[in-house]
Amino acid sequence: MNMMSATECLLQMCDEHFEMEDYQSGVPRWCTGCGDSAILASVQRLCRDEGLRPEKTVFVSGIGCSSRFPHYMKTYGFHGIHGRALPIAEGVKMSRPDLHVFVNTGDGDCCSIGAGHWVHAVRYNMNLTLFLHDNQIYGLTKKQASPTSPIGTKSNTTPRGSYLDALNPLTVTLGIQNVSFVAQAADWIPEVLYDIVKAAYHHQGFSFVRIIQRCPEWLPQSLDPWLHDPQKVQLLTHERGLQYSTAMSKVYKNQVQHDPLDIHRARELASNTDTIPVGILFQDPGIPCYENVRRSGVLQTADLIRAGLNAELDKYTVWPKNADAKVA
Ligand SMILES: Cc1ncc(C[n+]2csc(CCOP(=O)(O)OP(=O)(O)O)c2C)c(N)n1
Ligand code: SF4
Ligand SMILES: [Mg+2]
Repeated sequence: MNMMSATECLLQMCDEHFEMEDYQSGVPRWCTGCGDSAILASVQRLCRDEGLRPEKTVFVSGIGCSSRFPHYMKTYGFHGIHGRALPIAEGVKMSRPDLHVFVNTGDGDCCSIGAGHWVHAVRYNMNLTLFLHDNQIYGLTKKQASPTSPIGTKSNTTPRGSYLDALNPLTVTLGIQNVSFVAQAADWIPEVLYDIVKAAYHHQGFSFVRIIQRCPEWLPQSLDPWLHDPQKVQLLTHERGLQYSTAMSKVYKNQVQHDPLDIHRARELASNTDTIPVGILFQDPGIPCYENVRRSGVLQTADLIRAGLNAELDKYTVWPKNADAKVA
């Protein structure tokens, strides 16, 4: 038995119990009141409740305020390149399907520079959990309009107000082949945020969670209509989706039955921007994951990798006409 398997064995024998502190790292640099803090708290709670082993857990991000997330998780992490969180996470998952892989990305990171990767990640449907921290602005670089900024948003790049209707990350995702999980949360409703984070983690496939996130620094009032009027938040409920406590239902009375298997209704609900839907919009557990289709992990021995590479390189080798003159 080698050292690794002995360590694995010992870890599995210990009935480990984790606390929140086991996942907390450093002091977040986010502004006071930033919605990223609520997202971090929910995710740390998930890790504790699910007993995710820190050495088996990875958070991958791009660049942005939200992408500082891996620094604050006492797990493995990769603070990547702007827009490139998804290909990095896909590489991790492909070579180590045993790891819990999470992605934290901003609206600029995912929907602007990383949009191509977003589309293909949905289609590949790898078993990853993505949190889109959508504050409708480029936060880190101090207030430039993003694709999800509402029309008319005044910013450093759009001083007279942005000209285009905002891109809707939910309807876009729901339109991509192989979509398997789409949910929407709001950072100021932590109970539901936690339930969604948990459902997304348990989904076998690519879980796309858009979290509407406050940025009090650059867009201090932009979410006030939804924060101050619970009627403008429509909670989606279903036996296959989420159910809410009596206390929640007293505050959030605007609830609608929605079966997460119904993609057409999901698209309709997701199109609402005046009253925002919160909950699981769509879930299809039957879509195959790319890492299983490709059977990742099979080509992992050195000999197999060498043989595979040699076979590939041989395709491009120009052999001399006289086979006897072939150089060994
Ligand atoms: C290739 C590249 N282009 C541009 C930048 C500059 N940049 C860094 S973060 C960012 C936008 C961040 O906005 P978002 O993804 O919404 O994250 P937030 O800060 O709002 O959480 C930009 C344009 C960069 N770092 N790399
Ligand atoms: S600038 Fe906005 S997104 Fe960035 S830390 Fe501050 S409040 Fe959060
Ligand atoms: Mg942003």
